[in-house]
Amino acid sequence: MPHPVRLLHTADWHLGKRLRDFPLLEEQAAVVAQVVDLARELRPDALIVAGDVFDTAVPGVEALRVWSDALEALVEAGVPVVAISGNHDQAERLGHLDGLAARAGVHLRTDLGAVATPVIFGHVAVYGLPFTRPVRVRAAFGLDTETVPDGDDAAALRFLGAHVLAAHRAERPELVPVAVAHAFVEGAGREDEGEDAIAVGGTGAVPADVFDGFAYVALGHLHGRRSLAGGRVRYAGSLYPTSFAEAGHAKSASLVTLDGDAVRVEEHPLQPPRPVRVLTGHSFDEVIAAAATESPEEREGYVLVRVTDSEPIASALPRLRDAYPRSLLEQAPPEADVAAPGAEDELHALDPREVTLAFLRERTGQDASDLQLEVLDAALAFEPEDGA
Ligand SMILES: [Mn+2]
Repeated sequence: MPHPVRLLHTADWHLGKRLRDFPLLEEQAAVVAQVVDLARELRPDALIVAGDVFDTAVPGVEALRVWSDALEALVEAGVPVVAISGNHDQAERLGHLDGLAARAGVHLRTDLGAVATPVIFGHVAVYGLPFTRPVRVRAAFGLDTETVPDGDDAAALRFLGAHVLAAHRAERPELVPVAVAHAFVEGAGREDEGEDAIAVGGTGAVPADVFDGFAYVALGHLHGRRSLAGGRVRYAGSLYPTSFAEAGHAKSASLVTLDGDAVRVEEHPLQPPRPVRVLTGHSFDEVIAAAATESPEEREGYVLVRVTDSEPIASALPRLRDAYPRSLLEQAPPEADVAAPGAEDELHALDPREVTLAFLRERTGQDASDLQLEVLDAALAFEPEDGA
C-alpha cells in the first residue's frame, strides 16, 4: 500500500481585498501566517491554493508581499505549493516566474497549456485547472463553438476534465488523479456578495459531474466551505470573511488525506484577528447605547449597522465610529412615493429649486438665507459650455 498523501486545501485568499471602506491587509497577513503555521505543523505533501490568490488583476505591493513572504516561508519549511489562477487573478501575472518558482517547489498553474501536466506527490497526480473562459479553451485546443459554445462554462470544464483524464489514463494510470479548479459548481448554493455576477440566471454554473473520474476536486470561488458529490468535490472557503455576507462563517483550511483513492477531510480552523458582524433591527440610539456593553474585541471588529430609523440622523457616521471604529452604517430609505408606479414621471415634473428649498427646510428647520438662495440660483442657472 502506498503512503497516504495529505493535501492542505485552501482557496480564495483575495490578498488586497478591502471590506468597503477598510483595507484588510492585517487580516490577510494574520490568516496567511496561520496557514503557514499549519503547514509547518501538519507537514502536508502540498499546500493547495484553489484560485483568487489576489483580489485584483494588478495587486498592490503590500498584497504581493504577503504572497511572496508566505511562499518563502513554505519553501523554507519544505512544503510544496500548487496554486491556480482564479477569476480575480490575472493569470499571466500570477504565473510570472513560474519556471523559477517550480524549481523551489511552488507550482503555479495559470496556463491552459499545462493542464495535463500534473504535480506528483506519492501516488497522487495533482492537475491544476486555472479559471478560464470558453473562448480561451477553444483557442488553446483548436475547438469549434459547437463543442464549447460561448457562455457555456460547463462545456469548457467538461472538455478540460476529459482531456486531463485521457492524458492521465494514457500516461499515469497507476496514480490517483486530483484536480484543483476555480468554478461555480451547481448545487453549491448561492453566493450573495462574495463573488461578482456568477450566479445570475445560473450562468457560469457547472454540474459537479464534469469532475467525474477525479478522486478529489479542490475547489475555489465560493467563499463558504461546502462539500458536493459526497465530499469528493469540495470548497475550502475563503481564509477570512471577505464581505459582510460572510459574517459568522467558520473559516478553515482543509487537510485532505488520500489513502489510495479514499478521501478523508479534517478541518483546521483559522482565526481572523477581528470579528465581522452585521447588526440589524435596532435604532441608531439603541446601537450606540448597547455598544458600551460590548467587549473591546467586539468594538474593534468590522460592523455593518443597519438601523431602523426613518428620520435623518445628525453626524451619524462619526458618532457610530466613536463606538465602532470599523463600522459602516446603512439606513433604509424612507418609504417614499418614488417606488410607486408613475413616480418617475412625477419626479421629473418636480421643480429643482422647490425641492432644494424643501430639503433645506427639512434638514435645518429654517428657510434659506439670502446667501443660500443666491448660490442656489447661480447653480441652477449654470450651463455647461458644450452642453455635455
Ligand atoms: Mn473567484
